[in-house]
This record gives sequence, structure tokens and C-alpha cells, in this order.
Amino acid sequence: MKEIFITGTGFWKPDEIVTNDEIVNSYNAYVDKFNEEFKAEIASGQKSELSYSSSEFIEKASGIKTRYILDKKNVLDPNVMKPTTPAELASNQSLLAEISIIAAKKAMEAAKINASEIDAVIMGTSHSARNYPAIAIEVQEELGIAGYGYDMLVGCSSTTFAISNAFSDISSGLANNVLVINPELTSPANDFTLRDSHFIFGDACVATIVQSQAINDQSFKILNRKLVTQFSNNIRSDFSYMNRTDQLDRDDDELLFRQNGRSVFKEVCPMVVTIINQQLSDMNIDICDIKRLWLHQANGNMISYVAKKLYGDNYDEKLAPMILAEYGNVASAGSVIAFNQTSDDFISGDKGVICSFGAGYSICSLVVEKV
Ligand code: CO8
Repeated sequence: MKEIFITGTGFWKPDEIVTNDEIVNSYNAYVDKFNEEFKAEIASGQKSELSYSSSEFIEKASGIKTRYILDKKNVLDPNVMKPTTPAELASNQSLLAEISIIAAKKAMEAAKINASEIDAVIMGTSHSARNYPAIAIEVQEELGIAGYGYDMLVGCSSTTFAISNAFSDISSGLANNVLVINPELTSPANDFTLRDSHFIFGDACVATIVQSQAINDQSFKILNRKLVTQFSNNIRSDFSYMNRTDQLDRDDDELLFRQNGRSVFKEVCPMVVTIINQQLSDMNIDICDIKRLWLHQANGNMISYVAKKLYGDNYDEKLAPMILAEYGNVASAGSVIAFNQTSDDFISGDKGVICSFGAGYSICSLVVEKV
């Protein structure tokens, strides 16, 4: 069995940070505008009056304090409430490719590897900019990488599933060195006029180099992978090429991200605990020997639920970092950005778990060890 390593990671985030107060003020201005505009419909019961959002609720319910968003001005404008993005045309570089290239260059620099040494590019994301040609192939061409590239969609587990695919491609002999890219532009898919989810997401992109050799002393060996999916409609995005033919005539906004957040919380957290426990038990590893859990960054209460069940109620918060306080939920990029930000203190032999969970449902847990 080949040994396979994560040898470097890098990430991109937008320049502008948006605080809870800023996003709440914008939402509440939208509420005032809506309630005034639809006063008659609200009075006759045809429409429901909207209620204010609050920073206190957001921080308590999610742990999120800020997020980085692509086009702050338009997202916060109560008359717009969405970002504007450059046109995706054959003549332009795709925005997903552009941010992937920035993250990829940082990952390649961290791994000390050149494009000419990479054999494949795998792009995983919860929303792609187009059906084809693959963003991975565009990035491959732009960076001058030989071999092959492909895109895959696995919701919030797209990053870890893509790393797992890189592992499989390397262990089967298809490739030696793989670039995994995970652009997560969530803001175009987020309905900023929805009170229960307007605050959740941030934009980001992460890139990971997966190799058949630990070429630097920053590398982490991937010891084990565990992947589980279970169908659920509790997180859905219905945006599809079939919207034009399904005769439902739904507005764009109705096709965006929707979730039953409380059910997701209740159903997914116990699954994650069971999966990590099973995985560690199969490997004969005690949880005390896991120095850090880099968990999916959707909600701080979910992270502490999982960490408490695994480590015990009085666990040290450093064991399960919450980068979501600064970045928000950056979909599948979250667990690997947490790994990127909080793995510098690992010494040879230290072990950690990178675990994503969310839409699908999809869960992927990777046990890694510092070389
Ligand atoms: N301000 C003030 N009050 C609010 C607000 C608000 N903004 N929103 C809701 N409330 C109120 C509700 O009306 C309710 O009031 P009442 O009790 O009087 O009925 C009360 O607060 C409680 O509401 P909830 O039960 O909805 O609140 P929760 O405590 O469950 O918190 C969360 C809501 C934060 C959404 C929480 O349920 C959660 O995070 N769940 C997990 C969700 C999750 O992990 N989802 C996965 C996300 S999907 C993903 O990660 C990738 C998807 C792809 C990217 C998508 C791009 C757009």
C-alpha cells in the first residue's frame, strides 16, 4: 500500500470583511422597505410581515462574528441584496478558476512543488459556475499542468471527497502528485433576504497538494479515510439546467440554498460522532491521541457538540478550532482552511482528524499524521 501525503495547502478569501452588525443593519433596512412596500398585502394576510434579524442571535446560534464577501457593497445594499459577478463567457477567465489559481499557487509554494510536477487537478465545490468545460481543466491549462482534470460536486464535503479522490488516484497509480482546488463562492447562491440564513455564509477557496511522497517536513500522511452519504432534503439547492423545462416557472431566488437548519443539526451531529468514533476504533487509536479536530465550519454549536461527545464536556477549545467566527460558513472549504490555519504546532507523530459534513448528507473523515 502506497503512503500518501498532504504536502501543502493555500487559500484565498475576498478583501472585504462584513461584520454581524453590518449584515444585520442591511437586512433590517430591507425588512423596513419590504414591510412598507407590501403594507396592504400584509394587512390583508396575503403576505407575512418580516421580522428583524439581530447580531446577538447570530453569534449565539452560529458562533459567526464576521465573514468575507466578494461584493460587499451590493450584498449590503437593501435594494440589491446580492453580489454582482463578472460575466462567465468563453472569452473570460472564470471567477472560480481565478480564485482557484491564487489558492493553488499558495499551496504549491507551501508544498515546494512546480506545476510541471503535478499530474492531475481535481476541483470540488458545492456550486460550479457551469456544467462544462470543467473548471479543473481551465486551471490545468492556465497553470501549465499536464495529465488530466475533472470537477465534482459533493455539497459541503466536496473538499474532503476531492482529497479522497486524489488519494485513490495516487494509490491506483494514475497520478503521483495531485492539485485539489475547492472554490466556494457562496454569496451568489445565498438569499440575503432570508432571516434564518442571511448571515451564515462567506466566500473562500482552498487548495491542497496531495502527493505520493512527503517532500517537505510540513507534510501530513493520510492514515485513513471514511466516507458516508445519506440522502436528505434538509439542505437543497434546486438551481438546474432543467429549471427552464420543468414548467414550474420559479423565481431565481426560490432555487437558491434552502435548509432546515435545526433538523440538519439534530441529524448530522450524532452521525459525525459515530463515524469518527468507529474510524478511530477500527484504527486502534484513542481519542486522547488526536491532537486536533478540523471540523466542517458550519456552526459553532455543532463543532462543540461533536467535540464534547468525543473528548468530554470540559474539552479544551483548542482541540476543535472555530475559524467560522472570522470566515463564516465557507461550505466545503472550511475544514481544510481550519487545518491550514491551526496545524503549525504539530510535531512528528501528532495526529488529527479533518472531517466535513453537510448537504447530501455527506460526511468524510480523514485521519492524518504529521511526518
Ligand atoms: N435573527 C433573530 N432571530 C432569528 C433569526 C435571526 N436572523 N433567524 C431565526 N431567528 C429566530 C427564529 O424565528 C426562532 O424564533 P422562535 O423560537 O420564536 O420560533 C429562533 O430564532 C430559533 O430559530 P432556529 O430554530 O432556526 O435557530 P437555530 O438555533 O436552529 O439556529 C441555525 C439556526 C444557525 C441555522 C442552526 O440551525 C444551524 O446552523 N444548523 C446547522 C445548519 C448546517 O450545518 N447547515 C449546513 C449548511 S450547508 C453547508 O454547509 C454548505 C451548503 C452549500 C453552500 C451554500 C451556499 C449558499
